[in-house]
Amino acid sequence: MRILLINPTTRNYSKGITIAAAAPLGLLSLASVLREAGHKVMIYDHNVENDGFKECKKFDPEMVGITSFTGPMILDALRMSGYYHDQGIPIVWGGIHPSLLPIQTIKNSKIDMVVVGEGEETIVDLANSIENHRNLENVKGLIWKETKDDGIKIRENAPRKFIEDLDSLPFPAWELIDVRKYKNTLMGWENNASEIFSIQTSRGCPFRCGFCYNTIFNNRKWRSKSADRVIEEISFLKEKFKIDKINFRDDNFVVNNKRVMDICRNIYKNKLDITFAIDCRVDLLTRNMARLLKIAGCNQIYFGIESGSPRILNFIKKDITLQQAMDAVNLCKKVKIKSSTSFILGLPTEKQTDLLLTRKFIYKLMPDNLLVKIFVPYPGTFLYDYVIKNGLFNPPLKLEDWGLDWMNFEFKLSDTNPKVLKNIMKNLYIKHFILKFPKFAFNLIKTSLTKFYLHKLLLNGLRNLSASK
Ligand code: B12
Ligand code: SF4
Repeated sequence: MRILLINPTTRNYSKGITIAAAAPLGLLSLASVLREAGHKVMIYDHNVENDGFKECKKFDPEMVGITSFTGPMILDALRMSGYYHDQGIPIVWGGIHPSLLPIQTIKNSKIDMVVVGEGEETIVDLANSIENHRNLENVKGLIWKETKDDGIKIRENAPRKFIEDLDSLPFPAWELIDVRKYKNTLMGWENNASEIFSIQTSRGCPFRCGFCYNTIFNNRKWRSKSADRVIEEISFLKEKFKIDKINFRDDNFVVNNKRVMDICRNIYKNKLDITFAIDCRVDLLTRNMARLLKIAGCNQIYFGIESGSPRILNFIKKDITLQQAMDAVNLCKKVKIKSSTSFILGLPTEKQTDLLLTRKFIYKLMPDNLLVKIFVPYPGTFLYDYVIKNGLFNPPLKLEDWGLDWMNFEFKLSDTNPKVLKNIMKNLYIKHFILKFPKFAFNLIKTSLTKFYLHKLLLNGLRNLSASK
């Protein structure tokens, strides 16, 4: 069966900055298991392609799979869904948003099926069932529309269990995308590298942060690829695609301390010579881990700290202390790994005093990179339920209305008006930039001088070579 997998874009739908493209890891994983099962797969990523479906038309799909987060991506997803649905091609949606609100998603007239949660086993089962004209009621993890004489019925099949052994999955089908198009990303900019590629080595997270999709989507269950498998993937990427800068995009990379240490040791032992960035909770970074990460090539750690107010941290169930945050950032400074810290403004129940504490804490912390976001209640989270229960937010009732532009989110969910929050955010960035400017300018001059010197060295070498001939 020919299956087209689509990654929609936020371009043209978001008034904020265009998000840089990262490889569609979910679709790559689905593609590899589908191919293993004998199906033909094409991936169309609207973030990096804009050829008006020319290639897709040639491919002539018999089924179309579409992924989507919550937000403006949904609008592009719906446009493409409609295009293929109107040609009578079965449309299946999967990914984070459809999994969190599956019934609302399937109610859209341009969608035939929704896969809830991890998709590898379900999509193979589904493709085989459609190809062999089997009834879909036995496909676990599927929600679908059944046409009967008395109309269309929505059917909810039994749920599918998590894949326990992630090593059992084949390598993602990287060969189906043009890897070069994903090397120059926004994350690369943060990491001071221009060619950073994303991979995933584990899924889920045992923690319970009130703004995070994990508690429902992954049911707080963490599964991982083994250290050996991670090394195999990196070696392959390096050899085949010359990738030497990696961003580990796990929900939580550091749940198992031993696995992290083994990955680091093996990167070093196998002389993989890569640099990489990870996400880490401030309470999970130990001294030994930080040292080993540095030796293995880690040059940036992202920490979600979210607030400088202990009361808010407690309310959002972040389960960290400000001291732990301070220690983690200081540890990074000590071992010379860049720290990138993320904060959320406008969290429910946040008062002026809490905001002040957050601002003060950011200046005290002085991370290398600062990320500030304004709170958005994503479905399936504790804070989403809270804002609805407390009459602060009326959730969209239709899929298309979830195409909200989070960069311009305008609901007042805390004591502070969203416009004021945006100004605070802007000022935080400006002040951080000013405080960091001397270091930034020094690094820029250092890099330029090094480049200039290397350039001269190369020219001299070439001159000497031609003179000696
Ligand atoms: C990499 C990443 C990004 C990349 C983009 C990724 C991309 N390719 O488009 C960047 C950095 C650009 C990004 C940006 C944002 N992101 Co982001 N991102 C991630 C991250 C870390 C990894 C995504 C990933 O590749 N996962 C790995 C794959 C294997 O998992 P998966 O995609 O879920 O796929 C599986 C299933 O969902 C299912 N499936 C998926 N698609 C389909 C399709 C079909 C047909 C089927 C059958 C099944 C299926 O099967 C797959 C395999 O099991 C996730 C967290 C995470 N670990 O997942 C956050 C995450 C997705 N991001 C999130 C958010 C909020 C954002 C931003 C809005 C942040 C911001 N405020 O700016 C922006 C906007 C996104 C946009 N597209 O414009 C939230 C989404 C919450 C939500 N309700 O949608 C997440 C979950 C983080 C979090 N903890 O809250 N992000
Ligand atoms: S630690 Fe990170 S991944 Fe885990 S629940 Fe909290 S925000 Fe989500």
